[in-house]
Amino acid sequence: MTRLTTDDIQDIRFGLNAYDRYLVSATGRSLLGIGAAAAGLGDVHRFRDAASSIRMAVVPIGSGLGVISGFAETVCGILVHMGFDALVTRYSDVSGIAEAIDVGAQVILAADDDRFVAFCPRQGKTVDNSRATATGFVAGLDLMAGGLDGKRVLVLGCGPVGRWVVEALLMRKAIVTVVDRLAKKAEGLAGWTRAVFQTTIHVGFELGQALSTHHLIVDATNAAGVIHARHVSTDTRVAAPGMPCGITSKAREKLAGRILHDPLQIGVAAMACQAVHIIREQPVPLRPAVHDGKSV
Ligand code: 2YG
Repeated sequence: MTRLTTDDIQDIRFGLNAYDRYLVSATGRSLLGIGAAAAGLGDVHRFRDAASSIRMAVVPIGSGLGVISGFAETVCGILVHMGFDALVTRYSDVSGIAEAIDVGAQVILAADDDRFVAFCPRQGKTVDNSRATATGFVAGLDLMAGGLDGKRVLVLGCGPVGRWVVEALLMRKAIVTVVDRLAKKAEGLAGWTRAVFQTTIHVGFELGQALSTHHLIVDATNAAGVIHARHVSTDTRVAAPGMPCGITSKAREKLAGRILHDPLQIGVAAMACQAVHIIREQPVPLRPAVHDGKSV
């Protein structure tokens, strides 16, 4: 699990409109649209009204290696940009969770060193960032490629995100090949998909050969410099949820407009939309929000 740094995320909040314009040019959809596609939500415009009525709270968590300066604020900025009623709690940790409940948050987002989770306490459900990130980037690749049904897709990296990427691709009837520098992890993932989906995926053992025979690629590794310019053709499209980005700068120049990569945005968008899906599937009467014991 890659731990983000303040440097990775500090400019995100200020670049969201420009990023939306890029996403619309690359996929035809904005961050909200990609998040909604990842959550299987329908028409974004109808959904946008619902978004503003759902209060979300981001709680800084000081456990382990502690708070990442700007992390909670950046997550909140992404949610506000998408039209949600979002805030960062004044307090962190347990006090922050209590504050979130007191202000009537229906979704609470928090991350420690091991997991980043959106909690829907009233529905008793959670949304995990690794799985949401995978569904968000696969939804984006699907939009870039004009559909994935029957198409060959190469997945680099068989960690938590790579596993959920494979699940999302199989649900879109893609033909999947996985490569991992540890062959055992790739074979283990193939065994899992056979057992869980009764579907065979292909295991690639030679990275260069796999890259030169695929135009649709998901980089779910936490390694830099995996995809080089020589691997990129005019048909190549890459979705890269992995951090740091596995695509070299020359390859990114060649891919111009046919690449999705960000440290947090698409994953948070997918988390928020999946939380909305949970709430709309299982609406619970709103109880009056209270704060410091008084109704607000
Ligand atoms: O609340 C805080 O500020 C910290 N406890 C946040 C710690 C987050 C650690 N995890 C990561 O940096 C990433 N796994 C977050 C998700 C990246 C999405 N690709």
